[in-house]
Amino acid sequence: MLRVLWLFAAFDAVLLLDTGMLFPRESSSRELKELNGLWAFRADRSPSRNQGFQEAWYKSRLAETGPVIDMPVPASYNDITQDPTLRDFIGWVWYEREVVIPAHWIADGGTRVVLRVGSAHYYSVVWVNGVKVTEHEGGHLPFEAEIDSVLQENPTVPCRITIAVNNTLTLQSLPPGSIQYMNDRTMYPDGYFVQTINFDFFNYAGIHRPVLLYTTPKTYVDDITVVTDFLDNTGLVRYNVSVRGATTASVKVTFIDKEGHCVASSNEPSGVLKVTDVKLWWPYLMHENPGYLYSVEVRLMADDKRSYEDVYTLPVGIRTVKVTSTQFLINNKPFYFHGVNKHEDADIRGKGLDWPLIVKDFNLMKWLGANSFRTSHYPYAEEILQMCDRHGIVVIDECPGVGIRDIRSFGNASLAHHLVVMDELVRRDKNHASVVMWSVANEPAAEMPPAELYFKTLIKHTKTLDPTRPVTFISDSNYARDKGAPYVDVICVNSYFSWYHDPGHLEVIPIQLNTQFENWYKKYQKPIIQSEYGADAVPGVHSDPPMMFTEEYQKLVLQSYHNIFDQKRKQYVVGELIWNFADFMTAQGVTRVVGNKKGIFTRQRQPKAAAYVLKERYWRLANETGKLPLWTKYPCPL
Ligand code: BDP
Repeated sequence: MLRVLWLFAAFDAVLLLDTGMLFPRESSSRELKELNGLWAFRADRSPSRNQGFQEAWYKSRLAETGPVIDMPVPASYNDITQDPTLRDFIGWVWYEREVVIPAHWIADGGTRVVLRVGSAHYYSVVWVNGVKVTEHEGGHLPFEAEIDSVLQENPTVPCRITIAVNNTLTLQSLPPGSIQYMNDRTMYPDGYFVQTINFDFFNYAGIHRPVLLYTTPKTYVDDITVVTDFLDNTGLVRYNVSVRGATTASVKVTFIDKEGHCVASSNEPSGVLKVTDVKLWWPYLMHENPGYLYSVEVRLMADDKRSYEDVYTLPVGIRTVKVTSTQFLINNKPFYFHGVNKHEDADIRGKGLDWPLIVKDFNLMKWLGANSFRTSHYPYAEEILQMCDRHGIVVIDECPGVGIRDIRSFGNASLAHHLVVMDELVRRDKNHASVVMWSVANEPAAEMPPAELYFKTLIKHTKTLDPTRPVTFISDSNYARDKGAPYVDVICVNSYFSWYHDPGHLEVIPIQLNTQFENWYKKYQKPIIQSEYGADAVPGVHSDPPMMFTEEYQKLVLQSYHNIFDQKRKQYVVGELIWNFADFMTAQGVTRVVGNKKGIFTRQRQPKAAAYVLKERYWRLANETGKLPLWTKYPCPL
């Protein structure tokens, strides 16, 4: 009973947002039309960057108001052409695409047609047939608009979708940035400006994730929330279905196992389903059958009987997450993160969603024996989290709170936006079994006076949104910047000993790392994850004795860290995440050789020497702490 009460309490708090953001899925009541492919594109190169709005480019076909080029969607636009001014462009770019709407979507007036953008970076305005339907601030998260009323106004013409996207970052955006105008006319041309950022990845821009149209009946399942627990052999699934478009509706909820059998059902819009002989969701390498997913099918019929039935099916993994002062527990068993930090980043497509890349990265993570990753430094595509659910890869889900280093980015406007972003993130990702912790920021200048209240508010808000998952914020090793630490559940620390501090001095790693762990643990008595560590290695560059930037040096940095991890993981260190899974693009600068080279794989996903060190270690850790799947054989399957 206590368990059930806990589930109820946890659950009520999750419902602060007023509309859902379910991933679009086809069903007997829902159709989908993907708008990926080539769009017409033009950057607004006018000095004010405002010509498109002044001339209302959304009112007619983009090709009628100026030259257009082909632009693939999804993709960042930066690396698609040979034009350096487009790669480094700052301001509004315009995308347009026409689509034929199936007649039956508009004919009977019983269908809701929704336009959904998986993500566009950074600020977007969307028009359909010249009518503004929505705008959205922030990359990395989806937004949508109902467009059936616009379509009905002119059902015979093709539907023209125009999306203007602006990559300008401000002191209040997330991540923050600022525009610097260079006014010295002896040094810079008239009107010259640059974007300044305090984060270490290229500010790729454009429409990064799929754009699509989907339909629902007018009465529809707007959101589903599930919170899971178990007692002995019984799974407990607290669910809530929220309905829109009718005041009363009948609901049928069916819980289905992987083989398609109904294992529990209910006719209530909310409640607790009991699943006997539950198959829990386990992380990769912790169990022989990781990533077990049930599905919950929701069928909805508006009571007026005039509306159509709506059907939505959501995959659900049953698992629990808890934190003690020394452990991170999944299903009440100690879980040790042996994983990676990633970026959404690749040649040509930048941050555009790319299935071959996604599947390749999962194959590499499994090859490596990685059981987890952090979505450094922003929310990744939902498609990636679905892969994590299915493969049992554990996720620390990070919001785009990176590079908050200017005191003006700690004001009320910044905080208000940061809270909205957390709302959007939790709303989108709350039902993923793979997501075990929220990260509200990476390495902010937390020593600044307003930071403590800022992070206290942010972390408390996140816990109210989702009391079922721990919350963290990622600190750098500068101990003065620990102001968020009193409020988090797990301490996450990044450090770059023998790299940014004492460069070239591998011998200082053991003592400095030991001091780092002891300090943080003594002060906070919370489990610690080494959330970043690493060194750049230019692939193919070698030296013995090792020197910075060689593959040998990168290997030795890792090994020196590992020795200390092995001592501390017996005490309170609960994870290690290498920086970084693969090389990635950054802004140009004197410390970056065509991007950040701390990858253990190259940007083209080929292993450096360090990858083999990590692979050997991760499989050994899996062997010690988990239960290797039957199909594997230590040290590794390949
Ligand atoms: C860390 C940052 C990460 C950087 C890394 C580096 O969190 O974004 O890429 O340093 O400099 O402090 O390689």
